[in-house]
Amino acid sequence: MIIPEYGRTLTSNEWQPVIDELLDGRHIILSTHENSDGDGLGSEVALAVALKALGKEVSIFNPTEVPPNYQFLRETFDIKVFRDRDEESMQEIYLADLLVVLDANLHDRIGKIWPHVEFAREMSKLRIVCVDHHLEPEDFTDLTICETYASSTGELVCDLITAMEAHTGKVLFTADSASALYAAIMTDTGSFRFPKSTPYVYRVAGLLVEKGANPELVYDRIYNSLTPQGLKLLGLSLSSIRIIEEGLVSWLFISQEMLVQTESKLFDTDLIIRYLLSVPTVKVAVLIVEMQDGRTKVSFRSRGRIFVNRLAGLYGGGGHMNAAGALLKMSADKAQMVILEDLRKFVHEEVKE
Ligand SMILES: [Mn+2]
Repeated sequence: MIIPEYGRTLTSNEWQPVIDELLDGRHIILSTHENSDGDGLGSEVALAVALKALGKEVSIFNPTEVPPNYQFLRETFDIKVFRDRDEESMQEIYLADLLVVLDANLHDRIGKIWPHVEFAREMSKLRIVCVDHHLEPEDFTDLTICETYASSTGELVCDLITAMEAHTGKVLFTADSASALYAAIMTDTGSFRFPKSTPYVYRVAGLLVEKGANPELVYDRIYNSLTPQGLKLLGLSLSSIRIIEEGLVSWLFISQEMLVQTESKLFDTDLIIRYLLSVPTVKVAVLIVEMQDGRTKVSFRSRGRIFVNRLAGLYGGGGHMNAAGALLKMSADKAQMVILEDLRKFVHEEVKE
């Protein structure tokens, strides 16, 4: 497992073991975490394009559907959903000799795909490579590159493809794959605003634009994507936000009833969380969503050096310093009580200093 120090990028020498794995692979599957985001999806699509250009058999299989605002990425490379007992899904995974996990560093983040991966590893020695930037990677692969100070997996994949181009002498970017990586970096940096938007990130974005990435189109497709139903949910949500803990915390609970009343989907809630940090005193934002299956989804955002991934970790989740989440196997009522109690302790210990 390679975890570089702060502020440096990987050299082409350090990418070499990954390049070797990719070049050795013949039938390669790419995957990312459940409830995929722009970073995971954009990274997959760009890497798939590069591997295809190298003559590899490549498929992208994810544990969950592509959200509507990222569907445009499928015009560049098809992104399939892995389905249990589906012949194509099964065949692909058992034929593959390499799985590349992007933007996830825990085995259970690839959800229902994992048991099949485990089985395929026993049967056919499927190899696993992981490229990621989340905190606290788990050792479940043959090779993990986890650069926790990178802004995004997209930034790393851009470096990887650039190193592969140098190694193979082939052109491995297209204008569309550059757009996919631009989408990855843009979404994980909150449009180049988050603390990890280093000078290097802007250089990578510049390189991608040089290669034909279209920032205007990418932004429009991803962010101007509220459905009319989502817009109604936003209205209802804005009036339900509570500012608590002396202005330090914003708290929003979205019930099934709110989703049903506005005819909106779980996906629509993702676009709402950013409003929770729009009050300057707020240091921690909490969004709790009651899921249809009885579980409860919680997302945390923070401002400054506040490690909300520690909060998410209490419930078996994880993420980054300023953005993290978890899925709780309990009712929304129970989850709200549990989270509020932990949050008060957290605010007392880690926010008020
Ligand atoms: Mn990411």
